[in-house]
Parts: sequence; C-alpha cells; structure tokens
Amino acid sequence: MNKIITIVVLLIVIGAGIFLYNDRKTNQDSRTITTDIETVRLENIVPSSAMSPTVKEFTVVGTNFSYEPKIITVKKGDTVKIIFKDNEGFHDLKISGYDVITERINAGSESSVQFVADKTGNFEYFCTVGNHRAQGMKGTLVVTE
Ligand SMILES: [Cu+2]
Repeated sequence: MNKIITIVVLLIVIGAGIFLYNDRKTNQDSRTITTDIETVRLENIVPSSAMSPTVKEFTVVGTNFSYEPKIITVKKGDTVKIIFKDNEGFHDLKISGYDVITERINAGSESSVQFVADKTGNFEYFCTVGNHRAQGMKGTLVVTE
C-alpha cells in the first residue's frame, strides 16, 4: 500500500515538474518574439542613416601659393569635413557661396571646418590672405545632384 502511494506522489511531482518547465520555456519564447518586434519597429522609426551621418573627410594641403587637391567633389546633402593643413606660409581656406572659412594658420598647423553641402554647383575655395587668391591659391568644390 505504501509503495503505491509513493509511486503516485512521485508521478505527481514529476508531472508538475514537466508542466512548470514547459510553462517557463513558453514564456521565454514569447519574450524573445516581443523583443524582436520592438527592435524591428525601432529600426523603422529611426533610419540608420540618421543615427550615424556619414562625414566625407578631405585633407587640403596649402603651400605658397596653391592648394592640393584643387578639386573636391561631393554629393548634395553630404556632410563635408575639410581639414586644411598648412605646409608653408600663412593662409586660410574660404569657400565662396558657402558660409565656411577656416582659421588663418601658420605653416605646420591645421584648421578644420564641417558643413552640409546643401546646394549644387561649383564653388571656389581660396585663401583670403593678401593677394594669395590672385597668385593661384584657389580650388573648386563641386557639389553634384
Ligand atoms: Cu594664403
């Protein structure tokens, strides 16, 4: 008689164990699915391009009296960073048509500017010091559609 009661109790305990185990597993599964849906929704609301804007970076080297490179090409809407590195003399870099100008710096220094290229066209960049522009210290920023 005692043996039968023991077996019945054992079966109940095992049964309850299996039931609880399965129940917990189901809860975990549904939690995972909910998280996936939330992730997908967040990605739809915030496009990845808005979370990490791409910066197009250029280094322009200045000497007496020219820039290298002489042409910079970007696309409309690009965030552009120009690092002006002066190797010789006292210069700056101003972009005509954009409200962009670096600091005036001496050889061995650099100054950078960052802006959004929000209009298309060809824009001359040049040095505002003395008559450097007339001596050839200029280049062209090309913003394409
Ligand atoms: Cu100059």
